[in-house]
Amino acid sequence: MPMTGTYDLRLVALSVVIAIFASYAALDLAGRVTATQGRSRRFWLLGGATAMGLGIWSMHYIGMLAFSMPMKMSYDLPTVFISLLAAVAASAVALFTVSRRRMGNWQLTVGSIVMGSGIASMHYIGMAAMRVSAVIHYDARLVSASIVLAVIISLVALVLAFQVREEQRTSLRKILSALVMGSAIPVMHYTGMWAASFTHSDRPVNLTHAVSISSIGIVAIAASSLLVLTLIMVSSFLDRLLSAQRALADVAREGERYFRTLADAIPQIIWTTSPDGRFDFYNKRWFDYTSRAAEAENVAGLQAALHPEDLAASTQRWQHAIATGAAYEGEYRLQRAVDGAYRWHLVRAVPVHDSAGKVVKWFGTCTDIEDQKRNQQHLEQEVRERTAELLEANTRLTAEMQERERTQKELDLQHAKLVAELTERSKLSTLLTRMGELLQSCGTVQEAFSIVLGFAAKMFPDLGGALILLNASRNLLEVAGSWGDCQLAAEVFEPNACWALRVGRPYLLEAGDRSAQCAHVQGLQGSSLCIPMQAQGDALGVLHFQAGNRSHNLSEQELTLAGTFAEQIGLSLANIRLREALRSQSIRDSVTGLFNRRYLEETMEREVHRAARTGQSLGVIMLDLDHFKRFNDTFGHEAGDFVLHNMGVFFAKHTRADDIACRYGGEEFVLILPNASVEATQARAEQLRVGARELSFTHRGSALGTVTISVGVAAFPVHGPSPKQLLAAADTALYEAKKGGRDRVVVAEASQAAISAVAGDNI
Ligand code: GH3
Ligand code: MG
Ligand code: MG
Repeated sequence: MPMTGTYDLRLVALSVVIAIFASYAALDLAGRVTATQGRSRRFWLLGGATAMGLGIWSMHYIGMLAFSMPMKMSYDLPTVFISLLAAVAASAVALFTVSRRRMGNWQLTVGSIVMGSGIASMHYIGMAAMRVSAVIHYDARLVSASIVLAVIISLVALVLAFQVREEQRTSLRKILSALVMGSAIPVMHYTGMWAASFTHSDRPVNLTHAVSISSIGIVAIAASSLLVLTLIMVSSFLDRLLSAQRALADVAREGERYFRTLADAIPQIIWTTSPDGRFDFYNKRWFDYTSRAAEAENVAGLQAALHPEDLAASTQRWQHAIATGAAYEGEYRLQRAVDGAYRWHLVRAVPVHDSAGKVVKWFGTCTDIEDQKRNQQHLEQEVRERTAELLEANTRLTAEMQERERTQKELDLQHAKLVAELTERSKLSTLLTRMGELLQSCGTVQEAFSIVLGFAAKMFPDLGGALILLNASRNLLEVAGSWGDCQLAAEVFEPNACWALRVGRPYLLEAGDRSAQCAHVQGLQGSSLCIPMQAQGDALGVLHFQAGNRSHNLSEQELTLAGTFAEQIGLSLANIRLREALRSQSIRDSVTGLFNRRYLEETMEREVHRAARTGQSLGVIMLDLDHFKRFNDTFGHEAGDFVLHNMGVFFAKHTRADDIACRYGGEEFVLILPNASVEATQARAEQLRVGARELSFTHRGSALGTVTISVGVAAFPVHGPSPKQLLAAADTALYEAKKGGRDRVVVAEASQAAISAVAGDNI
C-alpha cells in the first residue's frame, strides 16, 4: 500500500533560500569567468562550477530531507556524491556557456539541454540514494515534466546570466534574475518529488554505505554550502577589486607612457610642475634647446634659460599664478644653447584640478614665436610703410585735388571775368558802332562834339572827362563840354598847357604823379589822360579823361578804350571835315572864298520867299570892277586874281552874318541883304564903293594901285517879285552906273507893276 510523507516547511524554505543564493552566486561567477583569461578563467570556471553545483545540490538534499515518512530514512553516500558531481558538471556547462564571447541559439539550446539534464540527473540520482523500506514508483509523465522544467529553467538561467554577466556590482536586475532562477530550481525539484510514490516493502534494505541525516547534518550541509558560496563570492569580489586596481595602474602607466611619447613628439617645450611650482618634468625639446642634462633639471626651472631682463616679470607672474590658480601666460626670451641666441617664446601654464577643485599639477608649454614675431614685426613694418605711403599719396592727391579745384575756380573766375569783359566790350563796341553811325550823319563838327560828349558819359561811367577844342584862331583851348565828375583848373587855357598837344600823342599822368602835370588838371589827385584829336592832320583839340581822386591808375582796358574812342572820333571828324570841304567846294568860289552863282540862285529863291512870307524887304546889290580888263592887261592875270581874292575878303568882312555875298561871274559880285530896304541897301552899297576905292593892293612887291567899283541897287518887293526880276533890275542899274561914268551907285528904276503891288500892299 502506498505511503504518504510530509514536508518540513522550514526546510523547504531553507532549500529555496539556498537555491536563490546559489543562483546569485552563479550570476556573479559568470561575470568573473567572462572577465578573466587563461588560468584565472579556468580557476573561476572550476571554482564557480563547484560552488554553484554544491549550492544546487545542497538545495536538492535539504529539499529531500524536508520530506519525511513514518520509517527510518537513510542515504547511500556514494550515490549522493555522484549526484553532487552531476550538479557540479551541470554548473560548469552553464558557466562555460554564458562566459563565451557570444551565445548563439545553438549554444543556448545545447547549453540548456546539457545543464537541464545535469540538474535532472542530480535529482534522480539523489532520489536513488534513498535507503528506505519501501518501493519507489515514478510517474513517467511527471518525471518528463520535471526534466522539461529543468531544461527550461536552464534556458532561462543561461539567458539571464548572459545578460547580467557584465554587471560588476549588485543590481536590481541581478537580484531579480537570481530570484527567478532560485525559485524555479525548487519547483523542478518538488515536481520530481511529486513524481515519486512509495509503497511499503519488507525487503531488507542494503545499508552498507548508508547514512541517516540528523538535524545537525542538515545544518552542516546548509552551512557548508552557504559558506562555500559566500567564500567564492567574496573571492570573486576581491578578485574584481584587485583586477580593477591593476587595470587602473596599467592605465596610469600607459597614460604616462603616452604622455611622454606625445610630449617628446611635440615640437614645443613641455613641462609640468607640482602645485607649489616645482618643476618635475621637461620634454626632450627642452633638453635639446638648452643642452642641459636631464638630472640637473628638477629644480632649475625655466629661469635657467630666461633672458635676464625677463626674469623679474616672469617670476612675479608665475608666483601670482601659483598663488591664485589662474592660468599663466607671457612672452619671454629663452636662450638657445647651440648659438646662445635668445628667442622669443610664448610661455603658458594651466593648472590641473582634482575633483575637489584643488590644483594638483601645472602643465606648461613654451612655443617658439621668434619667427612669428619677426614676421609680425616685418609685417607691421610693411603695414606702417604702406600706410605712410598711402597717407602720403592721399595727402598728395588731396593737395592735387585742392590745386585743381583752386585752378578750376580761378578758371571759372577768369571765365566769368572774361565773359563779363566780353559782354562789356560787346556793349562798348555796340556803343562805339552806334556813335560811329551817328557821327556819320553829322553835318558839322559842332554837332559831332555834342554826340561825343553824350557817348563818353555812357562808355566811361567811372571816369570824368571833357572835350577841349582849339578856338578858331587856334591860340586858345576852350572846354566845349564835359561829362561825369570832371574837375578842371580853367575853362580856357593856352595849347601849351596840355602836354598831349605839345608832344602830339596821348599823355597819361599816373595817380599821385606831379612831375609833369597839365595846367588844366592842376590839383587833381588821381590819374588823367589827354588824347590829341586830329582831323586831316589839323589839331582839333584834346579829349581829356580823369579818374577823379581814385588812388589807382586807369586800367589797361580804359586806356585802350579811350584810345579807340579818340581814334573813332578823329576818323569821324576827318570824315565830317571832308564832307564839309566837298560841300563848300560845290557852293563856294575858290578864288574869292565867296558863294558861287549856283548857291546864290538857290538861296535867293528861298530868301525872296521868306521875305514875301514875312512881309519884309530884301536888298540886292550887284557890283562890277571898273576897267578890270585894263588892270589885267597892266598887272597880269595873277595880280588880277589876287585883287579878286582880296575884294572877296573885303565883301565878306563888310557884310553881316545873315547877308549872302557871292561871285556872280568874272569880276561881278552880288550881295543879298535880307530885311534891308532900298535905302539901307543903297547906303550899304555906297559904303562898299567908298571902302573898295580906299583899298590898296601890293602884289609881289609892286603896288597895284586902286580899284573902283560900279554898283546897281535893287530891292524886293519894289524892283520885282522874283529873283530874276530883282537881279535884272540891279543889272540895269549897274549898267546905268557904268554909263554914268563908273565908280558910283545907281538905284534901279522901280517898275510900275511892282510899285502898284507895293502900293496895294500898303493900302
Ligand atoms: P568896264 O566894266 O569898266 O566897262 O570895263 P572892263 O574892262 O572891266 O569890262 P569888260 O567886261 O570888257 O572886261 C571884263 C574883264 O574882266 C575881262 C577880263 O580880263 C577880266 N576878268 C574877268 N574875269 C576875270 C578873272 O577871273 N580874273 C582876272 N584876272 N580877270 C578877269
Ligand atoms: Mg564886267
Ligand atoms: Mg568891269
